[in-house]
Amino acid sequence: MTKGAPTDNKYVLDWIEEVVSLCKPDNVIWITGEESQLEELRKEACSTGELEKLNEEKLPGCYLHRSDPRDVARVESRTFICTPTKEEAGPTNNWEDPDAMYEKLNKLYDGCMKGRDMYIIPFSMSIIDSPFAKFGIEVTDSIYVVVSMAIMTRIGNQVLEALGDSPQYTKGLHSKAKLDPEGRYIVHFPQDNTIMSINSGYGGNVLLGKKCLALRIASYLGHNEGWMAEHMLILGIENPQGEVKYVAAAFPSACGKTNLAMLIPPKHYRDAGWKTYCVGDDIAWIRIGDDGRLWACNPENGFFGVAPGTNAKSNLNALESTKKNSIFTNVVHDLDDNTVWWEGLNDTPPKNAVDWQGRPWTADSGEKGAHPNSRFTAPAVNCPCISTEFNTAKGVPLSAIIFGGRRAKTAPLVYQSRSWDHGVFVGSIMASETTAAATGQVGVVRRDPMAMLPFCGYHMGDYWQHWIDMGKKVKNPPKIFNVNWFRTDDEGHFIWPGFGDNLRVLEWILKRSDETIDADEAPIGYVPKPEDIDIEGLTIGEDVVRDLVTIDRDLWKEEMAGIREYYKQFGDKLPEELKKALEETEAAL
Ligand code: OXD
Ligand code: MN
Repeated sequence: MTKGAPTDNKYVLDWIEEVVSLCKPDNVIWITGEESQLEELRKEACSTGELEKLNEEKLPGCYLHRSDPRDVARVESRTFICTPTKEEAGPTNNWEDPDAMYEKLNKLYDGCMKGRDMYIIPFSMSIIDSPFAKFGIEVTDSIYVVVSMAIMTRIGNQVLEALGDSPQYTKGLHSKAKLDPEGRYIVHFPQDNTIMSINSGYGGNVLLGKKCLALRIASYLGHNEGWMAEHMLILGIENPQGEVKYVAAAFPSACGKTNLAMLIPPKHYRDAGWKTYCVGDDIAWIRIGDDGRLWACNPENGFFGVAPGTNAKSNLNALESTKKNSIFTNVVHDLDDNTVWWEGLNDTPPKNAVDWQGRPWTADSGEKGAHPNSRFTAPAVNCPCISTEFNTAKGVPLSAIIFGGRRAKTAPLVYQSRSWDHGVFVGSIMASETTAAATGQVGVVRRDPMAMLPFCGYHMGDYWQHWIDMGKKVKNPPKIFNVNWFRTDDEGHFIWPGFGDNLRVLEWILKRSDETIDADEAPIGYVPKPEDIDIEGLTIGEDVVRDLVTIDRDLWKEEMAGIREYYKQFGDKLPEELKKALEETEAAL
């Protein structure tokens, strides 16, 4: 089956032999990266209904896909980190003994591709000749996966050439199998650099370069190799003097990460010459540069964004990114003009349409037409504000690292940590409150350290220690901040306007990074002097900014009590530095 393979790398060929004899496909097809091959595959997928070609004039090169209705999101309960011991995976990951898990999975994969084609996708995370680059090979029985990987990563023979005869690549085996939710597993074997995903066709579970490799496996590799894989956007900000600075920011889902990554400056900033550039919207790989600063790259090549709520006002750049060569999953299909629609796109839902499950649908049915987790898969090059540095091997130097969450009352609009170690503490206590729409229960706090809770490939205590250790090694570390765009008034309305206006807060963050502006001391860190946040053109005054940066000591005492409790599960893996930061904050309060 490996005759005619485009590589003679024996580590690759041996593994392919192994997975072929396990999965027993009818054919084996190596994905070369050539457009003609991808086009043939898209045609084939259209002939079986796996993809539907959309209006070539309005959405050139775009396709619609519907996943199985029971398979629409990442499944954290079926996601495993199979390290040799449970201790290595830590209390926040599902774990099973690797041998037992291999045995269970091998039964599920046995013959799962009979009657199907197997596709072998060599891919690279980050550009191929970058010091950041990590190679992978994803084997799959899904054309949707092939064409999506072609958007989200760099694929094909060029990767095999760069890999040469090295064994250093991630093995990713995916099969839709029967799409059986009971047999669904997303499993990582960090020690073996291996990922196995079965019985799902949903992006986050099956595009193995993304969460599985670029976060779970990469966080483990980064720990061993002295770098970091983080769930962060990367944004470039140019001031009127023409200086471009970069920030990386981590937020739990539903906190506007893609919106911040593609932010459009408010008018008076634009008029003054401010510009913003997107480097990445989801993942940052971070290394120490020769200059003693931290440098970051986005290892992906596309965006896998949530469609509902994306519109010309919330995120024009994301919307523009989806206008060509994109794949839409589980959105509304407008049958009149063969385009797509989702809730929040505009006020004119299609009259003649089918919903995300392909059922006739109208907006007045009262049902949602697009699945709340429906997605677009769009090439990064489509983004009008994509950074010129997106495709450079060395990445971008970070001036600031920003953590954030959705907190109605507790967290101020912005605060700065006192030091790197204190900043790691600030990241470790990250949390978000659930929204009514999502759970029916408002204000339930979910702790999500560094937004990595579902994505850290090893013990969270070791991960925090790695952050602390990196801080010791980097001579000029970026300053660390926390933001909260979601404070509400007594009626529950957001006080801060958010979206493009968040640049007003980023400007303060960059000035603090440059040490060109003073701040006020609070028990939790430094907060802005109210007059230092630019509010020109806003309807809120300086008094409101003062409220937004004021902290409620009672709430924070409660918060620290919650952290003390939360930390207990990490036992003696909790770094001393974090214990100390907790104690100091308690004392200051
Ligand atoms: C994502 C996520 O899809 O974080 O990016 O869930
Ligand atoms: Mn994400």
